[in-house]
Amino acid sequence: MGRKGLVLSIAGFDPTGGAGVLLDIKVFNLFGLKAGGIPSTLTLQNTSLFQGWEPVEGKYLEKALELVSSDLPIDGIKIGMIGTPENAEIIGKFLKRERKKISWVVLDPVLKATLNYNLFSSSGFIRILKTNIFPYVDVVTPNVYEAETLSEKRVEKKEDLFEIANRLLNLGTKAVIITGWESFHFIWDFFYSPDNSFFLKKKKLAGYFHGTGCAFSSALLAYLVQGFKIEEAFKKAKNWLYFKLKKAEKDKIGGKLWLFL
Ligand code: PXL
Repeated sequence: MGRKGLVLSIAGFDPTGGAGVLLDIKVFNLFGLKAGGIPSTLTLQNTSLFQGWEPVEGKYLEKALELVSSDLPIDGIKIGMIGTPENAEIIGKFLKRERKKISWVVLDPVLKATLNYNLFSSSGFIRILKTNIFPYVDVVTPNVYEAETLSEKRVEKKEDLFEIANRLLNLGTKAVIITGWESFHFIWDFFYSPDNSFFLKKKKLAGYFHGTGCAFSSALLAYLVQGFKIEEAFKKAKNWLYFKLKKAEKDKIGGKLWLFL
């Protein structure tokens, strides 16, 4: 265990660095980790509009994974936007083969951009994500919308998160963190594993951000790789992100959405 090798982000490429691979790398770097990244998709966006995305070719993804993993020890992988069922299958096949050698795998099952654009291509994608990737993941970090979509159950009250998290746990992951359940003044994040469950509550912030899910899951992976227990890593990652967002609220850098790293 430990920090001898690389942490790797497999996610979409956002040219502004506000989300995806670039943001993940910035987070890993702030934690002092050696970081690599493989883009799964190329997005066309800025902080005001999302114009579209396209997947990288399956051959590229497959070969990049092979080249990096055959050359460097990988301590952890964070998976974000994947986009297509074809590329989800390639990542699943890679994890099936290499998982034993990798200490931690975190999945942020990204389905929609904050600017309300779909980040997956077909319903077949969700099926492959659940069957071919979830079984190899230590912690999955959906927001409420993603958790609802993946579990096929709506959240009407906070307590519904128990059943939803349980459904996601049954897909083969070790722990589930559902982020962003909102009450009047507060945001609640929910931790669920076979032997523990609890809520973390934070005051709502007034800023408009995207990439918060990307940054949270990357910070979570960083703390896991540094040796913290999952519950501790969760609390620390949340506090770290909250601190960064509070600072960025003063800068207001960006259009509709603000950058925070
Ligand atoms: O914030 C969700 C997200 C994740 N990953 C990529 C994105 C976005 C939102 O724009 O572009 C690559």
